[in-house]
Amino acid sequence: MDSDSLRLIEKKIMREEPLSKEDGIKLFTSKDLLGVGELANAVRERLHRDDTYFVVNRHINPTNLCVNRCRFCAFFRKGGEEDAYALTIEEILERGREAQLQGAKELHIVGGLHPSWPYSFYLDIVRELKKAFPEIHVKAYTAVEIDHLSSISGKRVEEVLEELKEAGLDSMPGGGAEVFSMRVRRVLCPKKTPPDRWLQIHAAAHDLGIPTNATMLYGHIETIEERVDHLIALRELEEKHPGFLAFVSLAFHPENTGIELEGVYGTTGRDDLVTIAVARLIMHNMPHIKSYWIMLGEKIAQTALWFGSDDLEGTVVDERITHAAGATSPKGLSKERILKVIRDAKRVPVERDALYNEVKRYE
Ligand code: V47
Repeated sequence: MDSDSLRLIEKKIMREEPLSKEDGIKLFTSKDLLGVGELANAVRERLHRDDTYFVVNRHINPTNLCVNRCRFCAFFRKGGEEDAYALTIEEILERGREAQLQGAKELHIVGGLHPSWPYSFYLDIVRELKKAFPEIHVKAYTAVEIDHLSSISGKRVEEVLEELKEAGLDSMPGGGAEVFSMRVRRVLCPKKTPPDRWLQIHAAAHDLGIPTNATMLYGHIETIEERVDHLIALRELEEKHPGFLAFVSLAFHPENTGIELEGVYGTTGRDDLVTIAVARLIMHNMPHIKSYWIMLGEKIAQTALWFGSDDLEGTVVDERITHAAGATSPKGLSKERILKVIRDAKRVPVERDALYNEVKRYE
């Protein structure tokens, strides 16, 4: 991209005008990574100054059994394998107790679509966690799980969401969006909740007062144009049904997946940084942009704090989805380590709760 194009885009950004699809493609394909990063950083600093958020949290994956069997996923098991598992409520509560002892403010609960768990079990997980740990925020179930619950219960999505909310659900994570391109999905995840349904479920959650996150899985077989379409679709949803808290770009990890052998190698540092920067620039109405250190590695996640990101996600403790696919990052980080990463980036660490209320500022 020549510097004139970058200046034109900069003018739009300064006027807080939404960028076009062409702008997005130009930014993604620009040779001027630092120029794009500088623009994204200006937006990040306008919204959050030097503040860099993180949450003490714990990820819990209740089961790896899944009927969807997406080709990009190394986490799912069909059943009968040695490492197939399905936790009991007591085992889930045990993990909740560990999280409570560590001062967690949030439980992040996402699992496979279990072939035989009834609808009531998913409600029980939320209800029992809330009963045992009323002070901890329960962020649970992707739109794909909500869709599954609607189909096994015969209830409308709105009803499922209302019942989950009643049981103690506080917010929803952003997984399962992948890339909103039917071309990609026909190849990678034909059985998965389609894009319009994913968007409809998040809109319904927002309308019911359940905040959610959004994601995009990139670095597999999608095109730049498909990425830009995805980001614009999220921006438009937020315009019509506000309720997103944060966007998380998910860097594809190919090991042990169905597409490992087809010349897909995973993302590069430039791609990770430009994706975060363009996400920040296209979705001017997205409150927060996470750099998910689990998938990016600590160093790129830290650098991304100067490319549009204002949030390092959390301590996580026991990540399984990316580690099944060859992630080399640790499965969790201590609070002290996260503080060091943010301070060394010359930013100000702000411990937050799940809704981005300040818990403690580390000046
Ligand atoms: O939905 C699956 C993706 C997601 C692979 O909302 C893979 O705060 C990379 O959504 N390589 C789960 N990614 C993770 C997720 C998430 C994580 C952290 C915070 C939040 C949030 C959400 O991981 C899945 C899928 O899109 N995924 N397989 C893989 N091989």
